[in-house]
Amino acid sequence: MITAVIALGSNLGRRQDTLMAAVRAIARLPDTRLVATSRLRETDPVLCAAGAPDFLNGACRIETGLTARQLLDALLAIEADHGRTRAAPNADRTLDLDLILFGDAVIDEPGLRVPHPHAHERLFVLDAAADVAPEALHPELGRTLADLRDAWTAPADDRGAAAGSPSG
Ligand code: PH2
Ligand code: MG
Ligand code: MG
Repeated sequence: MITAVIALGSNLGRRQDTLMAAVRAIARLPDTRLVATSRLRETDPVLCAAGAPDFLNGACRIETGLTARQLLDALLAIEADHGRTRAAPNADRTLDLDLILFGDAVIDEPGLRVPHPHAHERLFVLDAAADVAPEALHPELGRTLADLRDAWTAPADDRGAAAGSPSG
């Protein structure tokens, strides 16, 4: 079994209901056990269009026998079940489920990058991920999630419009 950390976000619709339903759906995945769930935090939109609604963000930690690709596909299916569309990078969304860590795997394949390439830059990810897996090591940075959260400082350009930033 692999320990995986998943970040959850929503800034459209019934955000809390959607995030809680997503956690229940993750807990029901085959060969998977939900181990921990973070609290949910209201966060300012980062690198979104001006006027984007605030997000609700959280994270969960699972143990799973799925492969990273199987887990990613399952997360995308849960997003779709909750009305997720992909109009533009960083567009408002009912549900975003990002695979942050998959054990100590480092994967760079089409559509699947683990650790999530922006995880360490985003406080809304680190706060929630450190709630559920403070001692988990970021395999590329060699630092724990709690350490990354404690050392976090804002990138200079986080408040601008999406500006071509990749979708997360
Ligand atoms: N997700 C993004 C872009 N910006 N900002 C906040 N506060 N929360 C998010 O989940 C978020 C974001 C792309 O996935
Ligand atoms: Mg994202
Ligand atoms: Mg995403």
